Amino acid sequence: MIDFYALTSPNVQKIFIMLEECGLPYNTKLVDVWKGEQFTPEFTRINPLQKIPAIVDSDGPAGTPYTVIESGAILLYLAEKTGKFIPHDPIKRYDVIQWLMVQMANVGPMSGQLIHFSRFAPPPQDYGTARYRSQVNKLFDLYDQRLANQPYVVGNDYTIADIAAFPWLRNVQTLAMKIDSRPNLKAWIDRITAREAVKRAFAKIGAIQSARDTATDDAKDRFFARGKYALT
Ligand SMILES: N[C@@H](CCC(=O)N[C@@H](CS)C(=O)NCC(=O)O)C(=O)O
Repeated sequence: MIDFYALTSPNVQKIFIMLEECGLPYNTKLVDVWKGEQFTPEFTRINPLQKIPAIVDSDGPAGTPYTVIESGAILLYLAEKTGKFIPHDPIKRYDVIQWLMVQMANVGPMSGQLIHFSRFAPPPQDYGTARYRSQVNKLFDLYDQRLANQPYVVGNDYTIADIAAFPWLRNVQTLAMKIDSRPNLKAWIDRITAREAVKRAFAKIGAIQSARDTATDDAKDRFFARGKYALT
């Protein structure tokens, strides 16, 4: 059985999708980061970085419990555990790993910063918002171009490179990105949205209550490690 430490954010959505796609049984253990639950000693023992997602697999590679942090590493771990959504062919496998890294090092961080500066930064927000909007526009164009001649990020097969990118790139409203001028990306979002496992994942995510919408200014400062919570 897999214990899945989760809430609702895009990096967590990747793992809900992967677990549903693989048909693996799991217990969802909510860590409400807006209440500071990532900082408890119990959760810090699971992830010293104090972030979700994380999993603890009671049936790890050595037959003993194994903990995995970082959404990209969790996707790779689950793909290797099940033999699903990662090709065996070494070249195709490294293609998938490269595009998983493109997502982890670029799409996630740049989109996260765009949301932070456009929604949560004190005014004036112009410089940060403009910088990260430009970076995210570049990434949206990259995926749109890549998907012009193939249905999925690494060719004809749906892989963890798609599962990693989808929760961020589907987020066009929150990111205020143009999608009609990116028809290949739009078709890919529609293609993945229509998958039964993805529908099941979002039904579960939609039912989760978090303290995000009621977070106080102090809770936001703690979450963003700023103000009296800034590490100097
Ligand atoms: N690179 C990490 C990023 C995880 C991440 O940023 N998680 C957020 C989700 S909201 C979090 O736990 N933030 C809590 C904090 O930073 O205190 C991954 O892909 O798993």
